[in-house]
Amino acid sequence: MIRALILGGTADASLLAAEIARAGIDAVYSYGGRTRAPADQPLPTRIGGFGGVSGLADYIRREGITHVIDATHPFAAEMSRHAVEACADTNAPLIALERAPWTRVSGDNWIEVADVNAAVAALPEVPTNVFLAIGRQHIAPFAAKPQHAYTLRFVDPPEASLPFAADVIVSRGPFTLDGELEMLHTRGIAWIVARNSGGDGARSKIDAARMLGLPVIMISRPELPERQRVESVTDVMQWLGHSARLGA
Ligand code: 3Y8
Ligand code: NAP
Repeated sequence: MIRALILGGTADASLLAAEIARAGIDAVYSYGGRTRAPADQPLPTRIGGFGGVSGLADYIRREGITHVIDATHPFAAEMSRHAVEACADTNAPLIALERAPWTRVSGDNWIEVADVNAAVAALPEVPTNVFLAIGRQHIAPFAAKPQHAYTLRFVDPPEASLPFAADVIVSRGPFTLDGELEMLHTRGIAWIVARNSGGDGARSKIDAARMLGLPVIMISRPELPERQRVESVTDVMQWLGHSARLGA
């Protein structure tokens, strides 16, 4: 009897939850508790950390979880690492639903960097308008270049004061091409900093940057441990032994 745990928090995880609910599979959806009002899911939902690897392993045993699907964001590296370790400890089968990274196409002006600090270094010294599309948790290093006019985009309004002067857009996405073009143009954005999240939910800013000829400082994904990885909900459903009736 299947009892699946979905480590969620992404658009793909929501699509998977809908298919799992439609198939009548017993499952729990898990959010990390990063946002104030995460989207409702058609499955029983838990919110918050498990308490490290041991906490997740205890949860898997206590809840009788038979399958774990890591459908978290490619930058949720700690959660993904914990899932690999906890599933090894408990012998629970694990699969990752992970979208492919965006790849540069002709017309893209990307400066690819390894991490946030390298992204700060890649920004010019001369003051300019910069859009930081990397959320809330990792913006502090940009205080090293306070000369720029920063636009940030958060899911929730900022609670604490910001580490540097910035204008904050509060929006949870997914974002549209027209909306991104409008925002970038109206604010006279000259540089964009983004993470290579992949997927459709946030790629409009990348397409808009190409159309406007703007440079994008693209932060590469963190290294993750080896684990079985698929890119589609259908593949996850087949792994669970159910044929997905996507769109049915
Ligand atoms: C809590 C669940 C949907 C899901 C929306 C996707 C699309 C928009 C791309 C930009 C980039 C960013 C950020 C982003 C993307 C989707 C998707 C995706 C990037 C929600 C969600 C949760 C989170 C957590 C949040 C992080 C933040 C990152 C904003 C829900 C909306 C910038 C990542 O305030 C905070 O602490 C926010 C933290 C982790 C990165 C950061 O460090 O700030 N996502 N995002 C999940 C949980 O608690 O488990 O609230 O409903 C999900 C989505 N985020 O319904 O279509 O690709 O799935 N989310 C990045 O790419 O750099 C936005 O602005 O262009
Ligand atoms: P992270 O740094 O990899 O994880 C830090 C800790 O948060 C984990 O060790 C775990 O705590 C807890 N956690 C993370 N995701 C969880 C989940 N789905 N369910 C239960 N606990 C979770 O995670 P993050 O990058 O902050 O991402 C947090 C959430 O936001 C994830 O659901 C992710 O899918 C979503 N998200 C992240 C990004 C991003 O840019 N990082 C973008 C879009 C969506 P314990 O150690 O206590 O178990």
